[in-house]
Amino acid sequence: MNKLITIERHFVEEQKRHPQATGELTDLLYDVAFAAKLVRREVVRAGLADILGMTGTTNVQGEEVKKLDLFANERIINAIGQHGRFALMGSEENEGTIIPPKNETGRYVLLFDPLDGSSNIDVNVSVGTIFSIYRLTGDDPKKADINDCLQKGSRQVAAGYVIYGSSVMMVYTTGHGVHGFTYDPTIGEFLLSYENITTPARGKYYSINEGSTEQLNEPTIGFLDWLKKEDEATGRPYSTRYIGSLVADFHRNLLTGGVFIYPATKKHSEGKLRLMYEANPLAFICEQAGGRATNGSKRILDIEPADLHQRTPLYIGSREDVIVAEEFERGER
Ligand code: AHM
Ligand code: MG
Repeated sequence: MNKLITIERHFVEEQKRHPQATGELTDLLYDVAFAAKLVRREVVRAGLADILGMTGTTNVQGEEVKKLDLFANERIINAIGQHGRFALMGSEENEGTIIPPKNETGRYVLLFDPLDGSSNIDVNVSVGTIFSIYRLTGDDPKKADINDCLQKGSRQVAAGYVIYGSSVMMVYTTGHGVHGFTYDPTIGEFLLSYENITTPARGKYYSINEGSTEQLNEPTIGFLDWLKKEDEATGRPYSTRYIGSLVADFHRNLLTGGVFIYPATKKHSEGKLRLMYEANPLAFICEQAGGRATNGSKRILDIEPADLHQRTPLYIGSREDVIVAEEFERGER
């Protein structure tokens, strides 16, 4: 029989590999996994919202019931923030930084997107939570400020996502490979299901919102044409797969190989996705799995952030495919 490894045990085993580790990061990750369970509990009941009058109505206490993304946001802040392990937090749902309910001793910063792709909830399509952890730049948690949040992605100490899909999974990295855990609702635990995930060097899928073709720039159109051309050596044409839920599109491509593109367009010169909440954590995971993530010319993890909510074009996935996209961007193809 296979050995069952819970996510908690995996964190501890990982920690043992680093004798200098204090165990703090292990606790932080466990907090994130716990918060994910709370969000999952609500997401799986989302279809009952109208029947049970859970959203857009008033509950028995007379309070307005929150939309699921805002609910997830609050749950995560409270569940994770109550242990004092993070000095500061930032969420895609909050304009500025968030001071957690307790933060006196925290030496880390958490950035997260509580429920990405939330427009998909009403139609029962997968959504996700994305997170990213940085160490404070100084020693004093009381002096933590926005600059502790605005660090380059290459300074992340951990990142991951939870996908609420046909099953719920948490995938994370601390810079030593990428590991995936599937949630078993009967015992309330995330169990190791994918150890050391590696992504194929070349994919078979491409993912882009092609409905915006008229908005796309020449290099992107050139790349899309290339992906659709027949070529035995590279396995083209690739197939289109686009869910419109970043975590789900990324997760599929990570496992099967493929390239996800949310490029700059004529209307949105910086694309749509957020550097701090979406691109950086997924770029860290992608690179750890052997893939590549750029904005078309620069490595995502090397971008100096200036704003918590700044956007970036994103080319992420199988290494060889992202390299071709960059060649189109540089006008070399
Ligand atoms: P959100 O953070 O408001 O949910 O938006 C992000 C989502 C991603 O999950 C997805 O990749 C993208 O928006 C889809 O955008 P579009 O509908 O323009 O294709
Ligand atoms: Mg988002």
